[in-house]
Amino acid sequence: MRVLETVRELHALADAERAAGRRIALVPTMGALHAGHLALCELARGRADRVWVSIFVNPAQFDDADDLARYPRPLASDLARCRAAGVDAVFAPPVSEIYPPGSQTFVEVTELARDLCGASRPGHFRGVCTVVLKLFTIVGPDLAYFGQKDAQQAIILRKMVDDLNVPVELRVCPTIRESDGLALSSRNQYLNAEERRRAIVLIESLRAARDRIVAGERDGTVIREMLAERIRKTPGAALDYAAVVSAETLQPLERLEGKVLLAVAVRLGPARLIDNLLLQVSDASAEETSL
Ligand code: PAJ
Repeated sequence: MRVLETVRELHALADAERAAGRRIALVPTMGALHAGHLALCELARGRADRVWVSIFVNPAQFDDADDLARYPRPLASDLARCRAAGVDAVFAPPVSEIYPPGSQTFVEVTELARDLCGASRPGHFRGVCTVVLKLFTIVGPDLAYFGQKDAQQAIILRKMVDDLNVPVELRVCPTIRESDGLALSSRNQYLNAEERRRAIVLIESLRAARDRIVAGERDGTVIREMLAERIRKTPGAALDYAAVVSAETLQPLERLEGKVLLAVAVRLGPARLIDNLLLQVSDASAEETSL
């Protein structure tokens, strides 16, 4: 497995792979790798000749300096995990490689980034889009893999790729969960035992809402209130948002129809956790679907 730290080396390796006719799949991450990240690598492995992982804690997407400072950076164990997963190359650059002094160009998807996580984390998606577009232009991957766990991020990146005619195929993979349903996240390690037990309120409230929709409820306000109520009743949990929105526009739905995103963000102690479910809804039926 190659480990690269500079844009120049990465660019050269990408050119060589392309010249040899190999298809590259890129899995962008911020490290602290868990089974969710590795599932993306596994899916990528089946579709490409080379699987590349980037590990970069991107300062541009953090609106809180403390959050950035304490974000875990276990590089040695990340590299071991990548090696064990059969990853071909890891790009782990220092900040100065990605944002050399004087950098002043950013990429912004406007409307889709306004609400949900965009409302509570100003500038977050601008940072995400900028770093991901840079990775795309450096590597020129055929495929890039993202998780449904960060549904708004995936929807925004699809829009960016579409709007800017970036020649890459985005694939969005299902959320990998602990056995009790908690979505895997690098931020779960901030939780103490009590908070960890309470954290299942995210998936439990989402599943209860899903069941209510499957049973016939089509009023978005009722579902939104149901999600919010359940989270508010959980000791120690502070509701950031409970959203029932169109998966295309991310705007609230009064009447549920089409592709519906149920999404929640909750603060539990030092961690801000997010989760979501997607449903395909018609008058007659509702079932879980994917992005
Ligand atoms: P990070 O949080 O490290 O996540 C990297 C990728 O793994 C994202 O596409 C995310 O959706 C996916 N992922 C995280 N948890 C998952 C889970 N439980 N199941 C499936 N996939 C999961 O998202 C980022 O980094 C950054 O914003 C990034 C895109 C790398 C840009 O800096």
